[in-house]
Amino acid sequence: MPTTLDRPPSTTSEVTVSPRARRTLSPSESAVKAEPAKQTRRSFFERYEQHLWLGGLSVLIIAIALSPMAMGYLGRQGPESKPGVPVAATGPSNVSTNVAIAASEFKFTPSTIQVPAGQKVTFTLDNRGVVEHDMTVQAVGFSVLAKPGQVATGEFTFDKPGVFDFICSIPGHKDAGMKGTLNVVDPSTAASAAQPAAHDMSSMTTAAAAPDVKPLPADLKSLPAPQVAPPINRAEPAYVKFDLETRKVVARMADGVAYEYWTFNGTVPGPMLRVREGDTVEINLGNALDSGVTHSIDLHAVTGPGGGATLTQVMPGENASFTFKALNPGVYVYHCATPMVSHHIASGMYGLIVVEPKDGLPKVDRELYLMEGDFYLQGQRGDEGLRAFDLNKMLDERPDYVLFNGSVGANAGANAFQASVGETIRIFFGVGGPNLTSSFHVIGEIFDRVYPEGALANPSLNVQTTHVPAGGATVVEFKTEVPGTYNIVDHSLGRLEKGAAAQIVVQGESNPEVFHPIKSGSAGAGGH
Ligand SMILES: [Cu+2]
Repeated sequence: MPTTLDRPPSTTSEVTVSPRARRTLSPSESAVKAEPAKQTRRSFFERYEQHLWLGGLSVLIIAIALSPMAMGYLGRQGPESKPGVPVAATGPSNVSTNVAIAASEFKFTPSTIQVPAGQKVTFTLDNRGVVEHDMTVQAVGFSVLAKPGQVATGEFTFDKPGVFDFICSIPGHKDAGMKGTLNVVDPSTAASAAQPAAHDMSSMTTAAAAPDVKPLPADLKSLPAPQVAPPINRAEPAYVKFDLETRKVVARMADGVAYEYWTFNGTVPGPMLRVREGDTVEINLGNALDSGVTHSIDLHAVTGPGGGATLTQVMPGENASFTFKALNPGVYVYHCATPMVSHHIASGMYGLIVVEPKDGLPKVDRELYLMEGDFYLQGQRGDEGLRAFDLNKMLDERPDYVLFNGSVGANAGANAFQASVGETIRIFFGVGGPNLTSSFHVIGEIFDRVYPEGALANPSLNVQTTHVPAGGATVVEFKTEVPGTYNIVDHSLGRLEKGAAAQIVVQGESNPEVFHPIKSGSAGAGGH
């Protein structure tokens, strides 16, 4: 059975998993169970869009506690969508030793359960979602996990009455709305024990209040720098294979701040992939056993369903592969596309794939690889520690950090890019997002050529700042004429204070014909 991290070991429970019965229904049977069968036939993205909306909605409900707008929406969704609203709205379920719970992105139905103390209870978890979910009662160490489309069962005996929270322990899922209340009641007084509404509301309030900030781990390092891939020197198409592994890495994001990144191959961005137009490309995606989460890959260079994401949803320890033909030259973003996609991207799961035109790219002296991403952390600006992902900030598009290559100073100061006067530099620049677009600019340079939106044809000449959408890329080229330190920024300059800066140190002879100091100001170096 697949396992996830962060779950207490379960010693007093039994868990079994079986394929979902409705997958093998005959036509006549499925006519009887038309509703769920129809649900399984919807496309990944139809389901994902609805789930994202519902997931976001759960948070909204918790945050604004039953505003008229939320009530209006729920009213249209029928009784199934009411969990997450106080117990009084759903009514307590009967005390039962057989409890059926449906899980989806991102909710449990029902979210309030009553079971008797002192009797063996069988929990049946029906995963109707597109990624794995579990039902975990952390206080007693009980958990049952179901893959998408599967039904899993687990048994547990609660010694005495009590009120417990149950959650999905897969990272991010609880915050997205997958939580509920389990009332263990004395069977002899079950009828009178069914009013847990007050507890339900108070536990929600408490959960939202305390930011998830842990002490800084010892020996904290920044992630290793992602390397630019070398140019293609082939006149013929080839079969090119890439092995990618999704793994989590706790690393330094800023001085005093650590974050659990989710990565492709341990870097942010993931490795730059580079092929030639007409190549057949094999992508083999493995998900590390201890990643704790399902991952996938959608490459914008792919012509095919989900850019590969529909068939690469891999559980921890699993792998999947496919081939695609690189039909269109260009610079493309790839990213994880597992719900909640924005959470995975905000954890660092993106990179660039370059499809060179058949005739290749013009030769330059130096190529750089840079990607911008926005990061959302629990706690306040300046708080030190290992800070968890903050869903509400992400939904509000209020990043704590906007970063080039995944951390503050990844390519600045001692880590700055190096170049020499007279070199032509090419920057492959992409924006992972999940939310922000970039106003890409190099202070003190003019881009001689920009390939807008990464389309490798007809470059624009002599550009100051180029706009790069989330999930988009560009290529800029310029010749260095004057020595000095050149700052690479997102010219939405508030983001400079959130970390969005890299540097190129250009060394060589001064060039007074192009730039000649006459008298300096006394206040020192400014940039802009
Ligand atoms: Cu992912």
